[in-house]
Amino acid sequence: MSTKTTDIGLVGLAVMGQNLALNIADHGYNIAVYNRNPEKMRDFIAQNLANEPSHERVIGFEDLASFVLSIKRPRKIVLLVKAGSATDVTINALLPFLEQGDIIIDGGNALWTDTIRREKELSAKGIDFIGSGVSGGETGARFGPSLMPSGTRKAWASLEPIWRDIAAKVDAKTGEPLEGAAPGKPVVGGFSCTEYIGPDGAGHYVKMVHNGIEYIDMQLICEAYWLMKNLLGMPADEIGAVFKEWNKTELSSFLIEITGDILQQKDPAGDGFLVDKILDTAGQKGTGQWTAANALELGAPANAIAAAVYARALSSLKEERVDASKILQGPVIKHETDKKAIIEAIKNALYCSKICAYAQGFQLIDKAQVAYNWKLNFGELAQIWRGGCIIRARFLQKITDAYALNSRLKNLMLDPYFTNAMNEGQAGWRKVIALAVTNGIPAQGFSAALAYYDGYRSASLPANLLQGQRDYFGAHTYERTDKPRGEFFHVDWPEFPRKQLEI
Ligand code: 2AM
Repeated sequence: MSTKTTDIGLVGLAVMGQNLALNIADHGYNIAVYNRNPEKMRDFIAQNLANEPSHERVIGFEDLASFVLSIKRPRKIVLLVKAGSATDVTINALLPFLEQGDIIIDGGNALWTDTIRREKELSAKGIDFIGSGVSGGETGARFGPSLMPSGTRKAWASLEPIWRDIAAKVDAKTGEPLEGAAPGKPVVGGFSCTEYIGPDGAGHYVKMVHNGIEYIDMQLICEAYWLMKNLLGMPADEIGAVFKEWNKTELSSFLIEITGDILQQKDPAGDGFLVDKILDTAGQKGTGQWTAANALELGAPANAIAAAVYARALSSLKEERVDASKILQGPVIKHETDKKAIIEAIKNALYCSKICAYAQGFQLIDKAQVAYNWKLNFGELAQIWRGGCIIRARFLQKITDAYALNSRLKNLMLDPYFTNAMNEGQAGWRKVIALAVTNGIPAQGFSAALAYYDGYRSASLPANLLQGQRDYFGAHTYERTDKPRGEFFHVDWPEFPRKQLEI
């Protein structure tokens, strides 16, 4: 057993935990690591000896008591265990060894309401709790993730130096990611992609919405690919080349970049391209679903985010779809010939829909901050997502700029830059959806986003009739266009259908 004191501890040595521990060690901190199954810890330490310059700073423990005792007070212990009950089990196992003022940091994908509960329970015992979203996958954890911490300001002040050190770095002015980190050689300087998000579960909430946006961002890219394939008959590598071109434009992002690579990947096990051999059923771990469900609860119109979750659900019905494809009819696809124009229109559809996706995400976060009495900084959120995380994209800088220009912006689409982008792209966007509908090609992400856009920009909607219906069968009352808001009216509708309903 080591007698070295450590600066921080980490529990949970799956890949995310291992990589975050190495990232922390690379920044000069001694880190104690523990795993429920000690074998995993031993393997991890043995592996490091060979490959990791900072391995001496990673110290493994087999029992929780010595693990905790090695850490300087106030202790900071990061959990990267499976979200849900495993987190509670781990916290309860740690508790007997902790002292007043120690801090537990949950870096898992926790449901924000669990984070709120855990923070309350722990603060009653004098233990601080930080729920921190961690985004960026394995590489992000290793070389710089985007970190979304929430809890008390006091606890954050204690964690902040380490979190700032290990987070992804972007150029402070342009927001361009500063890359080039390697084992033992982290990027130094620049804006660090972490900021205090707010109290209670705000950090995990924001991370959840980030994942919801990621769902729709990915879905939109898939629809762009599918339309190029089906409307234009383009092979995968040629579509990949289009994505690579798009990556040099306002669409530049991690997801666009990897899409270019994925589409050009040859099948290692046979002829042709790998993408054509990957089974078309999407998995999901649940954070997109949480986002859509919470949007429903809060009454936020996040239909594009929900559409992305539904699209995955529909894709998972592979056998049913194969059967249905032999029974249910659709039009015969007519290939378009003006390839250049259609590709440009698809790009418009992708960019406009993406703007809607972010508008919906921020609108949802805004609803939540009112419900939970948080005061979140939207411009900062976009900046935190600029580096490290899966949705990192050049256009996030435009979001930061938009909120710098107007911190009370009601909807992203109303910022002059985004208004202009929507106005310029909407004709192409409509054309693509019209072609998708005419040819029977599903494009639920593009379509949901357009319905949102058209709904949002409509001064009048048919909800007048809806209120009439509600008043008719339920006496729910309605307001009038010619009277002030807040005055409610009811009409004695004809008796006949009501009587029928009562039967
Ligand atoms: P394990 O290696 O012993 O399975 C991600 O799954 C991490 O969470 C792993 O480190 C895993 O530990 C840990 N984990 C999963 N379920 C757990 C539980 N019920 N209690 C404690 N740790 C758990």
